[in-house]
Amino acid sequence: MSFVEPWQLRARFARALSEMYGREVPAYTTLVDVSREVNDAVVAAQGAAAERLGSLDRVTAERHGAIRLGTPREMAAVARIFGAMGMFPVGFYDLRDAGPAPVPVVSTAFRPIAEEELARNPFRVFTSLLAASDRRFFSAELQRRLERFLDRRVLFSPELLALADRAEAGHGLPAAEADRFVALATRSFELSREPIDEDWYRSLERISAVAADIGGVASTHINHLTPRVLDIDELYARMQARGIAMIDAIQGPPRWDGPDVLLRQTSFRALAEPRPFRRADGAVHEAAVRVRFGEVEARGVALTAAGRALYDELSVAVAAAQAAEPGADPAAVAARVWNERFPATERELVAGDLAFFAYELVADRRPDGRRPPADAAGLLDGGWITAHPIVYEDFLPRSAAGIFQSNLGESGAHDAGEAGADLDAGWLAGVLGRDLADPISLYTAQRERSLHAVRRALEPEAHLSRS
Ligand code: OOG
Ligand code: NI
Repeated sequence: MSFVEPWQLRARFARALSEMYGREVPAYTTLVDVSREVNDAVVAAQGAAAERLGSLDRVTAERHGAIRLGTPREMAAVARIFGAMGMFPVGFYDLRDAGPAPVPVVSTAFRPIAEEELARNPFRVFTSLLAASDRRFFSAELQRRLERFLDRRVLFSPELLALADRAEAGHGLPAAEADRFVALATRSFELSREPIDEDWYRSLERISAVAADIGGVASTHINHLTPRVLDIDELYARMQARGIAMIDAIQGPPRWDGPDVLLRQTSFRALAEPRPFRRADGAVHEAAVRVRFGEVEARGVALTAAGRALYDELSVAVAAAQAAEPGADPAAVAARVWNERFPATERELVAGDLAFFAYELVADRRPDGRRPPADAAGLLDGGWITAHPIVYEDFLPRSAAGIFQSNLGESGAHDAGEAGADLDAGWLAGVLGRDLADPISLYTAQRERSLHAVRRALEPEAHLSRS
């Protein structure tokens, strides 16, 4: 009987979720179809250049999902399920102050970390935890009521968690158990048909739509699934041509003349889905809930801390320029600011240490008596090495908050005068019982490994004497 490895569990889970979400939200299937059309068209037009940020196979299978949980206990449980699939918490996102409007959650992304694991299947899940203890959003009384409700619900069965622990400890599962694990894990994120307590849900909704979505129901659900596309502007146009209303803009960096950087995302508005509600007198009726949507993204090269600082600076500059020119096309204004101020070639991004690249020795450029330069830019200019962009595998807090907000309707009540709860990365790591990996450190380590291998090949003796 064959053994199923973590990456295979991850790939199967991603596929099963995608099939389930396609049945639940048919517009998602349209989004996947159109993404595939666009990706095929880009590869046909550009050839190998289109695959610079990932092979067509990887990009076609690539998805991220989003889930929202209510308690530290639920968060710790989901970490075990994702751990079984080789997905680990990376990054800390505090959406309470990420603007445009505060959202009462803190989040991390569960994803593969090793390069070869990402290449096999990069499935990631943006996972948010309700900040019920934050007085700016919730009174002590509401926190108590939320916790009482959430403490009673069981999102993940003991059987699922036991299989998860066995898979993580044993680096996989035998075939029959693997099937069971994937089926149970997928089912935990299915939209429930169990009637929702109407009074409770509506009272939460008046305070916070996110709180109602998380704490107003007895189960959790996948909130969106996001395919990756190679040309997001083309996708946006094609979706609108099919009559699917998209949110107003593509979030993240603009379309401009230079390389793709970080992450660009857009979505269609949450759809009205009929859900059963139970009134106080016991009668059940259906009402529409708008929480689930479809999103699509384009990924670019990861930025260093300096590159990220420039990105943040330009975000401010773009907003100011757009405000100053209300009649102009906002996308054109953003492109102009970027074309003026963001270095437009990979060579400049390397030289300015603004983006992450992995380096590879040029096969026929062996040591020729002259000393190779020490720095990456010099090695590149001398033809010693080539640079391959390292793809940004993470998320952007401002885009994430924007995605939440654009699909929640009104922003709810919020009292900025109260002190916020102290929920930071260290706290979340404690909740998970796992370290939170830092994205910048992961990209740095990948770059350094590649440079180390290059230097070793160029200076074998020097290396031997040093090690
Ligand atoms: C998560 C929003 C964040 C993204 O792509 O930035 C996210 C949510 O709506 O629960 O998925
Ligand atoms: Ni998303």
